[in-house]
Amino acid sequence: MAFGGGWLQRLREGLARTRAGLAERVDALLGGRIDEEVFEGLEEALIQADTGVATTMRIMDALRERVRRESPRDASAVKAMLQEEILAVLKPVARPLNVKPEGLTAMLIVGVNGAGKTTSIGKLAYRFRHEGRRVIVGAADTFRAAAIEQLQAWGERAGVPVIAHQAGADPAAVAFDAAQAALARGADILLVDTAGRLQTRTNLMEELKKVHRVLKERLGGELAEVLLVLDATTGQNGLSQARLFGQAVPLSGIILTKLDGTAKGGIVIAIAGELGLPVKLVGVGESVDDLQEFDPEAFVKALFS
Ligand SMILES: Nc1nc2c(ncn2[C@@H]2O[C@H](COP(=O)(O)OP(=O)(O)OP(=O)(O)O)[C@@H](O)[C@H]2O)c(=O)[nH]1
Ligand SMILES: [Mg+2]
Repeated sequence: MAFGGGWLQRLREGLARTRAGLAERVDALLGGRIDEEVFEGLEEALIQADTGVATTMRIMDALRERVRRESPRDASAVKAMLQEEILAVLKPVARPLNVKPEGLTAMLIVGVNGAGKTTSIGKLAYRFRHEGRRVIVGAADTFRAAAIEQLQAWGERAGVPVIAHQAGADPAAVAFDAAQAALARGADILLVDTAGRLQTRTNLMEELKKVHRVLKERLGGELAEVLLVLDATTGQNGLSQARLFGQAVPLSGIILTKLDGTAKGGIVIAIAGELGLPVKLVGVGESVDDLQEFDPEAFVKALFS
């Protein structure tokens, strides 16, 4: 997936509130002499942007050490070092979506209620379709009729078939049929939507395990992606979501939505520092183009300038 110039602009706009909280504060702090008070201020700014205590400490320790060792001449050099240390945390988790060159690529999308699962699937379906791939979507969120209709609307928009049952049907049965259809029709991409569920609801997590198991069995192997959708505005709870969903199904990565309109965009850094799970896509809005692959360099740039 290529980045247009428009995406960088939207990323920048989306991160405006985080930038206001973080970068502007950093600039103000670095206006004078670099002393311990400045480091404490930076630490606070990072934590307030939701970077998480552990990851913030890691970044600040590295920064303090570098400032001691390299005695930077001015504030802009310190700012550059801070950006480099953040990049060092982000880079290892930036990984593209695993799209197989041949055969069927199956992706299961999971997450809590309202995180942005269905919307992300719609955007992905649209994108893949426009790249010329044959896409099939499975509506394994059978919890509400409206959820199925929402996915069908995206299917129409993207021009891709949606495999659905009635509301209240067994989600695993839908997943099975969707896998079956994808194989029978020689699809390139299968995207399976699931109902939102709290990570602490054991019975719902069991249901999710079953959906995953059925898909795996029908497809004859592990899925290309099991993606957890995290809403950036839920902050540190996202870390708990990742841990508990990860106990139920083998997560391969994260889609981080709603980075726009939050001052808590530092959550990406916390996720990278504390979970080590690949961040595959970030969302900064509701339109089709607002979901893109995570590019750490672009992210840090958008965060600071
Ligand atoms: N601002 C913004 N809104 C988003 C983004 N991604 C999704 N949304 C909105 O978030 C709301 C919920 O999205 P859904 O895709 O329905 O979420 P879901 O996870 O499928 O929800 P459930 O199926 O109810 O669990 C919708 O209004 C989306 O338009 C994003 O990156 N930015
Ligand atoms: Mg949904």
